[in-house]
Amino acid sequence: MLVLLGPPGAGKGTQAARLAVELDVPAISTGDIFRANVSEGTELGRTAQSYMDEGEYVPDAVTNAMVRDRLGAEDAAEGFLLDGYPRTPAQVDELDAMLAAAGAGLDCVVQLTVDTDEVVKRLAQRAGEQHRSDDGEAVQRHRLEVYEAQTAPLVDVYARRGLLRPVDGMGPVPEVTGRVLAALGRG
Ligand code: B4P
Repeated sequence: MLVLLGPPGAGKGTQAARLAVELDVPAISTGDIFRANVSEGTELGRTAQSYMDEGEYVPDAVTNAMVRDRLGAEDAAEGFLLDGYPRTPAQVDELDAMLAAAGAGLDCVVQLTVDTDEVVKRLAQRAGEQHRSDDGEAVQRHRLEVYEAQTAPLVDVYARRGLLRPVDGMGPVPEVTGRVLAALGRG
């Protein structure tokens, strides 16, 4: 069980897709699940969209219920990689409870570190390519503030547990994947 942590644009989604293949586990991205619900026009999608468009986190109760549901699926029974969850202390507690109930535990938390200038550059590029509603300049700035306030403190939480593996997220995508695998002892 692996968690990918890092600011918006750190490359969590990019690396999760590659690591899922390398490690043969499902990559579970809360952002992707929210976006799929938005495009399908579900009740969850309508709730999530209003927060995502403002660069805010979707409330913990909504996110936790969605993840609990997803982790109950058959393909997650043998292991999984979480991309973008947990993002708040309440989500850390919920994940702990879900794993404890399953008699499991986290193997490690990979923290992708990327300079703020590089994050801003990547998000601007993605804005041009993918037209995501949360990639506008003002929303991006707010998302970085929300990350610093709510998610950056999780780095210390997992470091204290001895689970944190900081990985340099700068440079070409395959090189970053290689560094993550090396940090997992799979290089
Ligand atoms: P996410 O979908 O998790 O999006 P992200 O943080 O912006 O992106 P990520 O780090 O995955 O970057 P990517 O690989 O795309 O979250 C979106 C929103 O959903 C949140 O703001 C929130 O509202 C909501 N949400 C999600 N999870 C939640 C939770 N747990 N609780 C509450 N709300 C939640 O990379 C970015 C760009 O950089 C791409 O264009 C990519 O091609 C490029 N790139 C990647 N690696 C690169 C590299 N090495 N070099 C150059 N470019 C690179």
